[in-house]
Amino acid sequence: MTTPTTPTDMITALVRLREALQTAHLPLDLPGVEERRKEQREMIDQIEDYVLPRLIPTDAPLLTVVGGSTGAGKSTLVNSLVGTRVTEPGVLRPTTRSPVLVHNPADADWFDKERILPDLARTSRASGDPGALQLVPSESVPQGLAILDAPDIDSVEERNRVLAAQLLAAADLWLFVTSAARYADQVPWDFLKAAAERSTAVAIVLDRTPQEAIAEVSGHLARMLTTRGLRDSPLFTVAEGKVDEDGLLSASAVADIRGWLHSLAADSSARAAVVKQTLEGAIRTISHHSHDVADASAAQADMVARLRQDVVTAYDEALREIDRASADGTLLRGEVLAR
Ligand SMILES: Nc1nc2c(ncn2[C@@H]2O[C@H](COP(=O)(O)OP(=O)(O)OP(=O)(O)O)[C@@H](O)[C@H]2O)c(=O)[nH]1
Ligand SMILES: [Mg+2]
Repeated sequence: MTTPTTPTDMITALVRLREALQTAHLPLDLPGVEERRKEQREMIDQIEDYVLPRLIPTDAPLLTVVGGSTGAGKSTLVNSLVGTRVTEPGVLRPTTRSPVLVHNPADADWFDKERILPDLARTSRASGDPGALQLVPSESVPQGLAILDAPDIDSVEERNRVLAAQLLAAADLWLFVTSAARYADQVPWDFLKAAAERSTAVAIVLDRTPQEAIAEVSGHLARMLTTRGLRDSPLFTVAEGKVDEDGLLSASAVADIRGWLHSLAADSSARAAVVKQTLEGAIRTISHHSHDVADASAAQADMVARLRQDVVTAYDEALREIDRASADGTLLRGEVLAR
């Protein structure tokens, strides 16, 4: 493929890459093929859900996806940022199964099915349907910003995990929520590592941390972020506080995060920089990983040729054996003697 020089060239190249990925079949269970199939599926989704819609030059709102472990407090955080209960928090793990996207009413058109995440049905009501995306217009979210409450990345529910990964791959910005109890878990770090490799824009929220432990835990988490390539990601802390009868934290507990998101929403060049960082990282990663799928596809073709050759060789050998046995009479002699 030649290097695309204009946005139209880039879109054409990516549409062709998507077609090539869709037609690359990996039916044989060769070593490592599961990982390649997963990569292939994720790349097709990300091209359709995010990269192609984002490449059409627009001033679309910044899609911020709130992701992280089950029970980290994602839904509570989204409600507290918006200031009303727009998504259900809960004590059962996992709680959120269907994504909820909160946006300013003026930005409603950006989130119809034709634009992003085309395979999720739009709904205006809460549901537990992982195939539906609930849209909530709210004046509390500034124009230019949308916040999506995603299912968890690590519960026993596989559908949650797959959907959460798909939603994060469609985000301009991750608001990645972890807690004092969970911040060193493996699964979140696998996601953060992937974000660092793709240079996805990420802000981290250390949630549900006892006041007296904030300094120590956030210091440790900051060091972990630095050594894992996320030195530039903003780190916010939210102390474990009381929630009110609607399940909301106090406005002051989330004021820093809210202020930061609102200032991004208000600054179109800062927003464009976030989109550019995430979009370019996604395209770069897709173009690297598509080589893995191409190699896997070539390995499958080689294996098919080898298996076919094995069959031909075995057949030829058997035929030769029959020829030999019938020519010197051994094939029939035993039979005749027996009779
Ligand atoms: N006291 C207190 N409770 C919290 C806080 N954050 C979350 N909770 C409670 O913890 C439970 C889980 O919170 P959720 O917001 O549902 O967590 P989640 O990350 O959305 O969980 P999943 O949807 O399962 O991924 C709920 O009962 C919340 O009320 C907090 O900062 N303080
Ligand atoms: Mg939730």
